[in-house]
Amino acid sequence: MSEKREAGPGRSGDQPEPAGTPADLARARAVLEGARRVLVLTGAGVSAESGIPTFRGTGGLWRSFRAEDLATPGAFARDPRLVWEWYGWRREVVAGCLPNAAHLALARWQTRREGVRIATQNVDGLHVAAAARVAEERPPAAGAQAQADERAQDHAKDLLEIHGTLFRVRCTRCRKREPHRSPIDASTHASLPRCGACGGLQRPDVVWFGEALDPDVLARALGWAESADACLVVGTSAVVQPAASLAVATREAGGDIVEVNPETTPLSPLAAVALRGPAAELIPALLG
Ligand code: BJW
Ligand code: ZN
Repeated sequence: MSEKREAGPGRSGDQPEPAGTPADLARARAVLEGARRVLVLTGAGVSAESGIPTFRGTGGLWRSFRAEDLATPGAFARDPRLVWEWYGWRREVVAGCLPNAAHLALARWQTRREGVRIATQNVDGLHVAAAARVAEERPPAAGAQAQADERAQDHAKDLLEIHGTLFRVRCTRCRKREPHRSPIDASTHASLPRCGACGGLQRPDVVWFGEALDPDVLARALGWAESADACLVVGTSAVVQPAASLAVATREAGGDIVEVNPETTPLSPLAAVALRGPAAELIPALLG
């Protein structure tokens, strides 16, 4: 393990590294292999190759709306039908998508070695789906289902969906949460999902701009970040707070950042190694 607060393999000062070569991959592997605990911070880019559009950049718009226009409590208060229409569309897109090679490689890595935790900003559930699929891959002969379930639960303990999930709703009146997967009828205000307990309007159980993250979830994620020897940052523009600051917390505690992204981000200057390319290609190559 690289000593915390000292240069890790591949770091030259705090300069970003040129990326994409076998030597970069080898340096990134050395950082991760030398780390006892790793926090993996993912964003929309990890799901791009599953067919899910990212928020920003090409294809990041829905009609003429930006995420910043729709993912706010104000937008929902003004026009819940429009916001539900967007979420209904996103749920349909996501329901037709499967975890890609990056999600699966991360889930297999978690089963192979101790100390790997994932904090995802994504609300698509694909890390959970990948963990479930990996748990089924090698069912032991006896008590197969029970043991597969146990492994899936172990994964759940080491995975945080810090911005919530598309497939859960929360009542705007009594705050009751419940899983919700059926299609959304956003044709009229009256057809929007309603709480079975109090009749209040339900909303997607996700974190919108200007809303606080669940304090327990944030505290756990921050604890993971500060105790990690390395933070593997995959497919996030790293402009949304406090998510992006998790990687900074690892760095400030003396750990290394490894970034996987086709583009540079505000975290790139802090990274020991930056691998430039698509996650579904680079993550399996990196983690084996
Ligand atoms: C690939 C790839 C491939 C492409 N392989 N990579 C400090 C300064 C300024 C503002 C703030 C601040 N602190 C907080 C704020 C305000 C705000 C914020 O951060 N604003 C910024 C935009 C400036 N933050 C908040 O409001 C947060 N709340 C908060 O701070 O509360 C404080 C509070 C305390 C007490 C009381 C009340 C309040 C909440 C943020 C919630 C964000 N929510 C969303 C929507 C979630 C639900 C939903 O999905 O509908 O989360 S917005 C959206 O952005 C979503 C994402 O999780 C998040 C991050 O986006 P992400 O994942 O990085 O995606 P993209 O599209 O930006 O980037 C994709 C990347 O992938 C790119 O880099 C590509 O290059 C790359 N890529 N293909 C690998 N194949
Ligand atoms: Zn209710």
